[in-house]
Formats: sequence, C-alpha cells, structure tokens
Amino acid sequence: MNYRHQQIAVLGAGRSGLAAARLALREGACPVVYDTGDAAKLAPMAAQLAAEGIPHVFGRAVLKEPVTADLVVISPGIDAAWEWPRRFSDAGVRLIGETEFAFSIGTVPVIGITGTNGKTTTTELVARILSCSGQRTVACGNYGVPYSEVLLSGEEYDVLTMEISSFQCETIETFHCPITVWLNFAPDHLDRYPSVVEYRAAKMRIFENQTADDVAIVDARDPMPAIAARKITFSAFDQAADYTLDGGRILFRGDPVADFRATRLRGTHNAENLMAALAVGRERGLAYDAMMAAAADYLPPRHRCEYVATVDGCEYINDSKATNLHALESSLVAMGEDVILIAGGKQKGLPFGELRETVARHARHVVLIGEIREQVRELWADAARCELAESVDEAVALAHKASRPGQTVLFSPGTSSFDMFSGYEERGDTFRNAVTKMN
Ligand code: UMA
Repeated sequence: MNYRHQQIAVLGAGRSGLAAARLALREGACPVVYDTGDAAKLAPMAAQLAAEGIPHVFGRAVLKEPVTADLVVISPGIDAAWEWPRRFSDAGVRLIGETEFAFSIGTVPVIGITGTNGKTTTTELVARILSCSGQRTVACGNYGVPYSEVLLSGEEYDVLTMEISSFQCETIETFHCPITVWLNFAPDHLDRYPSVVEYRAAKMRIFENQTADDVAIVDARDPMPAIAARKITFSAFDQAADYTLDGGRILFRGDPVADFRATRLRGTHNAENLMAALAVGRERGLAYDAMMAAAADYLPPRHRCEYVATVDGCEYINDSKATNLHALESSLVAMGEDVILIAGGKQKGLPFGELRETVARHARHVVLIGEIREQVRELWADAARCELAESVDEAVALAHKASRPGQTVLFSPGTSSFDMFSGYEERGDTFRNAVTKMN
C-alpha cells in the first residue's frame, strides 16, 4: 500500500501507536499522534515525537480537534466503537488498527496465534522451535513488540510469529495468516465487550481471510464453525484430535512424536500449547526430534505458573498472568488437590461463582484480595475456607499460616490487577518479593 503524502491520524501514544506513526513517517505519510491521556504525564513522549518530527496532540484537547485525515490507525486498547474514534469513522474516514496498517506494508508471512490463554507461551515456543531450526522469526504482536516495530527494525525474517489479541482482530480488513493457531476460548475482557458472543466474534476474525490453501491449528474441543482453512486439531482430553496426550507422550494420529515430560513445562494446558507449537513447526517442514530438542530447554515465562520458592515444605507458584477465570481454573486443576489459593483483583464482571466446584475439589484454603474479594468470598463460602487480605503481602502471610508441608500456594488471581497495580507483572513481582522475604 502506498501511503505517500497521506494524512494519518494515529490514536494512542502507547507502543502500538508510536510504532505505527514512525512506520507511517517512513512510508512518506504525514502522521499525527493523538492521545487523550494526561498531557503532563505524556510530556516526555511529546518531546520525543517533536524531536522525530511527528506532530501530536495530547490531553482532553484531542476531543475538540477537527477530524480531517485520510486514514485513522487505532491502538488495540482503544475501542473503535468509542465516541472519539467514531468521530472519525462517522465523518467517513477509513479506520483500521495497527495490525492491519502494518500488514498493508509488510511482506513476510505471519503465523497468527490467538486464544484466551497460553498465547504468550505458545508464541515463544513457536519462535524458539523455528529459530533453532534456522528459520528466521521473531515473537511479536500482542506479545509486546508491535507489528509496526518489527517492520521498522529492518531485520530480515522468513516468517513472523505473532500473538494476536481480540482487540487487534477487531480492526482488520485484509490481514491474513497462512497458519493460524486457536488455542482455547473462555470468557474474558467483559469490560470491553457487551458479552462473550462479541468477544468470540472478534477473535474468530483471525480466520476471516484464510483460504483452503491455509491451515488452522485448533483446539479439538472448541465447537468451531466452518472455516475455509484446512484444520489440524489438538487436545489433551479428546482422543479424536490429530494431536493427543497419552500419559506424558504426545501422539500425532496415534503415533508417538514427542515426550512432554522432556520439557520444563507442566500442566495439561501447557501440553496443549506444545502440541500447537509442534503442529506449526510441522507445517513449516520441521522434524519432531529437532523441534523437541529446541523445546526441551524452554523455560515458561515469568508470572505464568512460575515456581518461586519452597517455604516450610510448601511450594509457592506465581501465576499472576491469570487475568481471567479460565487461566485460574487450568492452573488450579494442574496443581493437584492440596492447594492454598490466593485470588482476586479488579471487578471486570467475570462469573467467579462458576468455579465453585473446582475450588471445592482443588483448594484447601482461599485468600482473597482486591476489589472483588468480598463478592468472591460470598460465592465460594461453601467451597473452601475463605479469608480476606488487604494486600498481597498480607495474603502471602495468611497463606503461609494456613499451609502444611507438601501443599502448594498458588497465586492465580483470575482477574486483572488494575485496582491495585500497574499490571500483572507488578502484581507478580510483589508476590515473588513477599515469598522470597520469608525464606
Ligand atoms: N489511550 C487514549 N485514549 C483512550 C484509551 C487509551 O489516548 O481512551 C491511550 C493511552 O493513554 C496510552 C495508549 O492509548 O497512551 C495505549 O494504547 P494501548 O492500550 O493500545 O497500548 P499499547 O502500548 O499500544 O499496547 C498494545 C497492547 N495493549 C492492549 O491491547 C491493551 C499490548 O498488549 C501489546 O503488547 C502492544 O500493543 C503491542 O502489540 C497488552 C495487553 O494487555 C500486553 N493485551 C491484552 C491481553 O493480552 O489480554 C489484549
């Protein structure tokens, strides 16, 4: 796509918006970056943009700006249905997301990985498996490196390994991946979508531009509608899938192809992430032995069922990345039946009551934090003994007091952290510090 001399309004001065604006400038366009955030806080960003010759408008003034542009590129955290972006689209200005914008410029094929949980682990596994076999790739997208930033880097790749969120799918038009991965689906982001139906519909758009020449690697248990791509299925629970789990062995159509126990990953959810990664590698022409040699040394990312320490015979696991109930549930189930669970955080409308039975089966004791703590205590009162804590430090102390040797203390909040922290990373670091202080 030729963007020369086009006026491009970039909404959001976060990582995606900045990269999109820089890419637009490189392509000969005239970008202007808008951000409704606090202008004083964004002052360093303003200075940087000014130095790069990119005009910008920050603060509430943005909403009074004229909506004249040839194209609007929005950041994933901004909903196209909000009044601000709608001012542009209602005025007839074409609106796309940063993913679509970068795709219209990029030339390297994309492996698109989506799902409610496990995206990051699978993205890293795929990138590692491909790289170790000499295929030049980079983990990017929702993973933390915007697509536009990859194009700006000037690095040469054979394929991009891209984690894709529902927010990014919402604003695609032509975005196409020869290989897609659909890991799983569960309710999430109900603060952005009116219901789970809209959330799923946004995510499903990842298949929209695929054809019969493409492949979709999907969770066998997901009742997927008809899609054009050839389907490869995986499941740790459904023996009819292409990739299945038998003890610790991964089978492809009945033949053993890999030993999950040879990796440092744990839990059935991670076995499925590995199956999906192996399926991608196979589509890229790789042999299972070579892929497993690469996967064997892979360490799961921090904050995702991360082992922290053993204190008084009890293992402490940091799963702060669990920002929805599906993630909490899979970690709780994967940790056995003698768990002390620390959960809770921001109110984002998730149905915590639905986890009552799983909590009853797997958790001996529960410590609840955050703005939803009292509500969850009511919902789980008959499932396990529930205590309330004002802080993560207090929660760790209460969990320690309740624990016996051989048990596992699992910090898996099940919702976002923004009522107490800047994000799940800060929340997880706080947990890790509280645990290591006891040692
Ligand atoms: N902003 C406004 N007005 C608004 C709302 C936001 O101006 O009404 C501005 C903010 O002031 C801020 C900017 O928009 O300056 C932030 O934009 P953004 O929220 O899109 O954040 P980015 O820094 O561009 O990061 C985004 C993704 N963020 C979200 O989807 C919320 C990152 O995913 C992603 O790594 C990055 O692009 C690179 O692709 C984060 C995430 O939480 C990790 N994703 C969700 C998830 O994984 O559950 C989907």
